Amino acid sequence: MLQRTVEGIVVRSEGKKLELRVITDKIVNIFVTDKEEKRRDTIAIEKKKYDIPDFNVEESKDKVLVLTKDLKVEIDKKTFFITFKDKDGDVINEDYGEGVKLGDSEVRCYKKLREDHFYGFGEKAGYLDKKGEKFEMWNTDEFMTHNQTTKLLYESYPFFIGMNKKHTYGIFLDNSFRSFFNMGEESEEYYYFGAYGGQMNYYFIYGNDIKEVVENYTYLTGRIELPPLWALGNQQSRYSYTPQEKVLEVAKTFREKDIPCDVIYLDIDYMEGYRVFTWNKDTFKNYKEMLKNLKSMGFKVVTIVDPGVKRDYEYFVYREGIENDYFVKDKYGITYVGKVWPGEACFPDFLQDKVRKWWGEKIANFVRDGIDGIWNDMNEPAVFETPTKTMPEDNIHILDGEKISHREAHNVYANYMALATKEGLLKERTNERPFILTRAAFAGIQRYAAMWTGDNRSLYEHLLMMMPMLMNVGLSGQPFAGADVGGFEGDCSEELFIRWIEAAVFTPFLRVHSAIGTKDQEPWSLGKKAEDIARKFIKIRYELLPYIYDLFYEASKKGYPVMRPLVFEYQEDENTHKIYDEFMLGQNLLIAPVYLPSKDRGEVYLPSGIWYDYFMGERYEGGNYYLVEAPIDTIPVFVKEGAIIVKQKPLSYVEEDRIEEKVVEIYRGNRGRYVHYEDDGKTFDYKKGVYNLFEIEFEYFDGEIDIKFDKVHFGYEDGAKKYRFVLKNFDEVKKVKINGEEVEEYEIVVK
Ligand code: MIG
Repeated sequence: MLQRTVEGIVVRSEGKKLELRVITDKIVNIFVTDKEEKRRDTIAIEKKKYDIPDFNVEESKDKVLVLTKDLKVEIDKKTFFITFKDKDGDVINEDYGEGVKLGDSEVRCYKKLREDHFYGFGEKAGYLDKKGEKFEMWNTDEFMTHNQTTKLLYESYPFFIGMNKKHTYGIFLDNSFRSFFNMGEESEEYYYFGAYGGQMNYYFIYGNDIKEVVENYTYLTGRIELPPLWALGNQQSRYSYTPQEKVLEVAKTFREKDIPCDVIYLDIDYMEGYRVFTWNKDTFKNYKEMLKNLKSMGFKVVTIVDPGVKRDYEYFVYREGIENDYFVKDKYGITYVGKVWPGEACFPDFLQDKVRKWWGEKIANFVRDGIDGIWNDMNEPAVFETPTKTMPEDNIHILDGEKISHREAHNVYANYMALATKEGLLKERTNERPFILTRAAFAGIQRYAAMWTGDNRSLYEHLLMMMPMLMNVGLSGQPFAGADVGGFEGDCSEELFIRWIEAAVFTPFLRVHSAIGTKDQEPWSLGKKAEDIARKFIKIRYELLPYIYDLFYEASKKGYPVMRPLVFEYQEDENTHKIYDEFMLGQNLLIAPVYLPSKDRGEVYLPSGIWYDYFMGERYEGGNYYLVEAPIDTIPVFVKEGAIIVKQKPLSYVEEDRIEEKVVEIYRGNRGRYVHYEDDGKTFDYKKGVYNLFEIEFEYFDGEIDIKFDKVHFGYEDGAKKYRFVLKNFDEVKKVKINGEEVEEYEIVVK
């Protein structure tokens, strides 16, 4: 009945089997089945060898107890009812009712509801806190206006964080079928989660706080690799810039108007009849020259690549796909045909290694002319003229040599496409960091691509919705996320554009995009005021790039979100638990966007501690709500006491010039500590030690500031040579010491 394994235990009872695996002291995998089947990981789980810690197993008449350093997991040997307790024996989470229920077409798990709040679930509409809500996970191209009740969007993250005053934990349901979650909508006694097919295979992820749960969750599902620095710059898109002269004109205008911009996007109209990997012979006749011109102006180019391959025997991609049997099949084994932009099209089965390899080669060839990144759209996959908006659920894919239904493949299709794309880019440019932007995704997508939130609209509601959505995406392991600035569908007004860009420069991924047939949405197209304010704020972003890059470095190490809810930093402050209309950029900056029209004030809650207005310097006591001035050309942004923020001069694009000097702003406080990371921003040389890591610390006492600047690692010679310290909000400074020596000039030269 009870069997001990290297990783945990196996319990059998009444034709059912429960496997428990200890992954770390705080992560436990639970797999329950009534079939003779092996547990299967989805692509969300990063393949690696775990260092399994020591654990103990104790058995009594009815129960078995698995003990790690931090957890006591108690399992009823007959019913498999599970209780997770902390090391003091306090219940963190326990099953409810019959616990796991295995049906013919669904698996489900009931839990006792003892949480005050739920977060996570990735890209969902609605507020930050998901308690009392229900929804499903099924990647969907939702073209109706997204609103508070929209349940399905483009991405699926079957992951949530549960929290009450005592405990914080996460649960990741590693099942790619359509999944469902009822987080107290049905009952105040219990919540449940499950899926319409596949396995009851979930991870219980404990942590001292939300931070640690996210760190542990991304230990499982992987963390973002450092992106190219240019991908943190400002990006301009529209559906579509065409012809090529228009693309060049837009690019040139950014330079002429002195508005920083790094990337320009080409949407579907650059192609010949929407055939992927082709160029339109009329409108992009000299595309190679255009790409060269863009490069000479310092622009990177990202082109859209959809999965649908036009059914056309004259077209090489289709022919190769048919000849080599690369496309998804229908239930009869015949190549499936669905309508998308090119008309009738077939869909590569990216789940197959050989298909990914082929697609990767197509990508590699295609980008050779001077394309810098790839934008994956329609990859839910979306299919026109079908009631389900996608392909039939009984279509067939092949994964690891086995046939699986689209029902199982649907939610992970985009991750495999992104993986194919990433491998293709790496094949062509072995020492360049790839950039991929995706609309659809499943958990773990941060290992391959950045995401954007799809077709929002030019509505104040959507400026607001961007905040909780991106914050929950961040808590779900994906730090590189953004929304179409100004809104995709609909005409954006000048005021809305201004309010949106003011907020968006503080989000991880910054891109203006708008739909075909809508009013122009370049920063200068909406009026002089918008142009000037956009310039000012985009420059603020470029000044902050070292700080933002440091956050990506942190995300690559710990999985922390770049843009985070206040509760992530101030979990002990109950006032933060439901705040969805303010966010933090890292741990030092708090942003409270104005998201209503005709307002010149904003309400803001500041958590405990002292805060300074980032622009005006005014001092605030935290733990309070404030009504602050926010005329059209400002956005309320606050810095935490003791913050250290590293900045650089704003360039027109990140590779425009070398950064000789960086500015280290030190905000008044008794002490502060900050880690600053620096490398070439584009290659993998950092993996060989070509990077710098500085630890900056200060103490302030009795008018004296003692700064320590420690080179923890010094391997990148071309970094900034000089660090200049700027002391903010200290009214009286008698003496400044840097590394123990009293200085007059607050500067340090790094060699
Ligand atoms: O059916 O490529 O979300 O960003 O501009 C619309 C055209 C297809 C949807 C994407 C949008 C993109 C558009 N695409």
